[in-house]
Amino acid sequence: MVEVLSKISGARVVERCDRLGVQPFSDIKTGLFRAYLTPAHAATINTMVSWMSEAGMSTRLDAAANLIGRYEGNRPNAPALIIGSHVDSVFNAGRYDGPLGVMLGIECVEALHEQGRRLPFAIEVVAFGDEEGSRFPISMICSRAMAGTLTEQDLAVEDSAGRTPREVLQVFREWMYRPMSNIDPMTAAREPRDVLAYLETHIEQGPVLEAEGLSVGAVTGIAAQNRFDIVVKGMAAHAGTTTMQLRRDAMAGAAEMIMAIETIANEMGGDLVATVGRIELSPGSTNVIAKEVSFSLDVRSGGMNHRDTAAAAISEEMHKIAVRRGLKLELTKLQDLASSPCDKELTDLLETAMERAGHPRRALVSGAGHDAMVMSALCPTAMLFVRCAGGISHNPAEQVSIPDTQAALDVMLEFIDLLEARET
Ligand code: HGY
Ligand code: MN
Ligand code: MN
Repeated sequence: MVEVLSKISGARVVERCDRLGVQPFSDIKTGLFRAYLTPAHAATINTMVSWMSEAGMSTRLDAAANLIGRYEGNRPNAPALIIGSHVDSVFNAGRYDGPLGVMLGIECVEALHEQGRRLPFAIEVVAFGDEEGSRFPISMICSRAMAGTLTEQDLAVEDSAGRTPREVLQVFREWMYRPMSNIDPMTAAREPRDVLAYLETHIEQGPVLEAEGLSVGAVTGIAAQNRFDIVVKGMAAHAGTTTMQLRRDAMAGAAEMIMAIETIANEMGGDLVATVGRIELSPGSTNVIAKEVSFSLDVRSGGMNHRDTAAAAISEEMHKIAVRRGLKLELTKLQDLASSPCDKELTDLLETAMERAGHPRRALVSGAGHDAMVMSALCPTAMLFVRCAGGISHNPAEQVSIPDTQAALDVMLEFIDLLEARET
């Protein structure tokens, strides 16, 4: 594969993200969808292996199929600064949500490799395979595997074809650039002593940096989020003969519940957000009153109490609607990710790196979830945000500029220098 750009730069980072935005690195013909353990995921890993090797890294796959490139420090088995993000995507995604942070990590290592520099710590660039939760009902499977917070219950989830992560890994392993000897994600956990810190660079996916004319910002913390699966059960009946009073219409009930979710989120205000992103109904015929509707619910806030108070109010209101309409309601909490502060000292170091790279100090909260919120269980974390056009993300219109990507690369290299000074 001939690269358009030869050497280390923000431009090459963008070019590589664009390269990965189309088939065979996408599971859909037009646009980008790359879910965990799919052929597109396999093709992406097998391509990134060559980019990591050119950058002077050894590569391996852990038991959750995370691709890990390692650049040794100035002594054997030195603890690693992990620079990572995810390579899976939502459906019909943008090209930079995730891959930008991984490509920037490769670029940092290649710069060190080119200078022949060895640091008092190793650097590992990690491409997490599942962050979005696009294939299975839960998200962050891969960073939770590495952080050691994954549970057997998590691994009992099934994709739309009824397969668990372990079953899919059985097939996936054959597509890998080298055989995966171990495919039990529960064994992917890293030892805290082997990890110095985690740094993730990610598009902001929001409007703040653009509104303030800034290229980059440091992240102070990541909002708490939980995910629910909701099933509303009514009774299928004839659309022509069943009077409005006698119906137990799961679709009308779900619609009222979804409007109640929006009303409660607006009324509770602050940074609270609540989203229904997925909905299915059955039997799904024009002339049959819906028997069953299932939908997702994603509730977030920087404050755990605010989030949990909202979730409780939403649940109470949905139960009231179900009772009034003679419907059954099943509400299952699938995932609960606590809000996660980034490490204060590392964040200060990151803002100093921003200054040294010619950018003003600016720190902001992340409403979006990231692997960094999971990795904070393993090690101190820092996150760098990069401006993205219009704050648009989870949308093919997602855009990041080459100058801003170069700015992020400059800041990351300054951060590595500051960390080297601290560790020497
Ligand atoms: O949902 C999120 O915040 C992230 O994009 N996974
Ligand atoms: Mn992301
Ligand atoms: Mn995302």
